[in-house]
Amino acid sequence: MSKILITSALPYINGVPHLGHMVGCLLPSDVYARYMRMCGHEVLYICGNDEHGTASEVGALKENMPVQEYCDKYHARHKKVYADFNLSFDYFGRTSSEQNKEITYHIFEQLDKNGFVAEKTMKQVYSVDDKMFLADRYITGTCPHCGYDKARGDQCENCTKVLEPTDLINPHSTISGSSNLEIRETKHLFLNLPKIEEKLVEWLKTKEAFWPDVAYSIAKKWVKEGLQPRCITRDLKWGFSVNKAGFEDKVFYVWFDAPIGYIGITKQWSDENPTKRNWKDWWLDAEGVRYVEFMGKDNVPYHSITFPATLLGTGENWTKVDYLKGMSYLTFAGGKFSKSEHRGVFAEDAVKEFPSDYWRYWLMANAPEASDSSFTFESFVNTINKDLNGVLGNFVQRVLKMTSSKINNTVPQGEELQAEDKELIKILQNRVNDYFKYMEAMEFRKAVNELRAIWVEGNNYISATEPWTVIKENPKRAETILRVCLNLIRIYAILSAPLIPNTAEKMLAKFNLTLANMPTLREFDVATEINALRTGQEFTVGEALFERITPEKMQELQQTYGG
Ligand code: B3M
Ligand code: ZN
Repeated sequence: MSKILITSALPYINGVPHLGHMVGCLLPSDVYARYMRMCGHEVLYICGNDEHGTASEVGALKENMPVQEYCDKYHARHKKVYADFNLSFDYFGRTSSEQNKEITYHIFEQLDKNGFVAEKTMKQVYSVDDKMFLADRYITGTCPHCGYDKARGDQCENCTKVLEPTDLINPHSTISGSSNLEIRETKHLFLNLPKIEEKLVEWLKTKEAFWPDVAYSIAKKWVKEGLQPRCITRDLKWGFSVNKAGFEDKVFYVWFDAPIGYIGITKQWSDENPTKRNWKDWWLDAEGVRYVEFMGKDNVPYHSITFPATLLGTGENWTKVDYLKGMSYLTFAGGKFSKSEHRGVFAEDAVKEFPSDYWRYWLMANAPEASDSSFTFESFVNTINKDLNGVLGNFVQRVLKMTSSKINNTVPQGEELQAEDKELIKILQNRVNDYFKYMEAMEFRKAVNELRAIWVEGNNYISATEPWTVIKENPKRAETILRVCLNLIRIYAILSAPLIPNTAEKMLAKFNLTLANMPTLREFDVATEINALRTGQEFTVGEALFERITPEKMQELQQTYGG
């Protein structure tokens, strides 16, 4: 057994998550955490809201409320919808917590003490009417290259050219629309990455064999292009005020304290039960911890370069990432999700329409791994009807009903397994091994494919063995077949649990069992598990696991959400 620390990138507090956010790191990390727990490992799974920065200030301004209140409101919404999606965080915290402040201050002091913090005066755009310095992306104007009139201060969306805010023609504040802008001098603190480079490169080399190619090549590219000092402070109010003389009126940049938030949130978790939990066992001089991070691919540079460099610069022994899973993007019918344009399914609505397992299953079966993927209702309805309802749901209901009507509501005794049963065991064991292999490797689409194939084997088996015919001539043989099938239901519940946990519990509940007392997946032996249910064990037929989605419902969904 090992200790596995799992983090999912911390969702920005402003706005509400849509399906793209769900599958962009939250859901895959949950499936992985559930799987690793079921393998018997000691897992700590951490997430929380990323709260600081201009985006929250602007969001609060729009809703006309104090930033703190705004963040409290959205934090509660995030927390609720992740619970509805059954995300099994050990703790869902906040980067604004006292604990995170304490650790951020400590890390900053160490960096400063070790000479990795530099000061620099720079020129920045100040909005007189907004009474604040504007982040580049909050300045809008006309692109000098293509004439697009909604270009942002950091980049023109139309011609993709990277810009400086001073390049814009007719610049104005995106927040208030005011064009009363001035260039003012302001002094900031920088993380001196070039000075940490040697340590960083040495550390990176130890990861080459273990990181996925994509993540490693992004990190290498950054180093190759030359590391620049990174500004870690901002002229804002909403954030941790900088703990250094002369900088008290500034706050740390959101990307400085956000990844430290993984540690701060772990301390929130630990402070809730300090006799049983110690955040340092996972983060500082921690032994035997394997740390796996999930994130969108655009977050990879922060997690492979700046965050590790920050930790290395302290000279202390912080846990650093062992494996990065960078996800691509999910589009909505090929386009963008947009709350204001009513395009796309947002997580809060999703769970009102269908049970979370429907979404979990489709999203993981179509996870944007090697490339982007696209959500359409057609694909969703098809998958739910075919895989969940048609394959898994149908098998379970058919077996329970048949046993109940032809024999009774208990697991029959039957007799010895025959060649075709043994063949099934062999096929399943191979598939199960592959399924585990893909889960370990975090190749989720392949894992779901394999799981589906495992379900299909059940249908194939019952079609080939025809217990409903056999029972007339050889009732003992039919009992054996149905006993095998009933055991398959239990096996399917266990194997499916990381993906569709509610359904797994429902399946086990038919036998009055729960996931809590199931064997670990580590030594999962199909030949043993196929005999796990005791003869005479009662079951209930109950409701079907899934409901078919009708064409009318699909049309209604398309009308409501677009796509
Ligand atoms: N909030 C960006 C994002 O959600 C950012 C991640 C922080 S992880 C420390 O894409
Ligand atoms: Zn342009």
